[in-house]
Amino acid sequence: MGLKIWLNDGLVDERDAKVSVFDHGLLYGDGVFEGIRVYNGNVFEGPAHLKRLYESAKVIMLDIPMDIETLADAMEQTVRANNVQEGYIRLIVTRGVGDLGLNPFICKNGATIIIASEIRLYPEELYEKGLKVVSVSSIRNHPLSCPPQVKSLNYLNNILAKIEAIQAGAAEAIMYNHLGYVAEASGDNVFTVRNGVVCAPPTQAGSLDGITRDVVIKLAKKEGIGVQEKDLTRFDLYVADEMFLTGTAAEVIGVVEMDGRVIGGGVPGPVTKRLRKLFFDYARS
Ligand code: PXG
Repeated sequence: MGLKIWLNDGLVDERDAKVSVFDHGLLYGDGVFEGIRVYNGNVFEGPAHLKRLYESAKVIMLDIPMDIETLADAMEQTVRANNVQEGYIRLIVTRGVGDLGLNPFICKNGATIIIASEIRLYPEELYEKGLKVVSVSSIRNHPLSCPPQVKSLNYLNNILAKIEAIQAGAAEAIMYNHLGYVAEASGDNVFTVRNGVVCAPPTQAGSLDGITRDVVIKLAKKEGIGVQEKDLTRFDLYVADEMFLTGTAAEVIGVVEMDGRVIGGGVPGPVTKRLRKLFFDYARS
């Protein structure tokens, strides 16, 4: 028995969850998506994810064919129908069926797809030991192209970044913006710790406005840990006392090597570990 997938207006069997080959989501990567965690059967930070989805859609002039409450309810129904306790939701809205040209205004029946399933996580060992990352040549979108805050179905820059990282034997890629400042990793936000202060590139530097990032910043402030959002260079990462990544899948994970340089003490540092624990407890509470 396969999964129950939400498709447009209700749940269908996995084998019936099909979209047209003329859907511009497939033809052009024209659409938006979210990746959301489920902890103890609860959708984690659902409103924040939905807000980001609707904002991404607004920027690319895509009408999501249902209101936010209906979509939230559809997510809940999908989670329950698949009895997901610890898992992951992939929420996708495509532009819909058009012809072979680019014009999105003739597209009809944008597909709303919700998949609630298991999640593949980094092995526990990597949280203990920390990750290796590399700088990559593929940069984040220029703010005058599709804005990097839009979580669109076109992830090719990030996929090219991931390819570079894997080929260099690293788990993640550090991506820069068109000015040379640090933006983020291919699927995670990046942070440093310097003299006890947590530093993150501002989202204007070309990162996604990560939900995990926001939660971690709030938790750090609540704990009395200083947080600074400022542009970071490659230099700042190399000489950081600690470095870590945040994301829906990774939660909070330490980085211990970048471009052959050992970061901090070569193991996840005390602030990273504290924030990981705080996030872990918060997400599961
Ligand atoms: N930057 C990018 C480019 C992302 O795609 C993040 C940052 C972190 O944002 P959140 O809101 O998740 O804290 C993302 C999110 C995966 C996976 O399987 C990746 C993401 C989300 C879920 C799963 O690699 N990326």
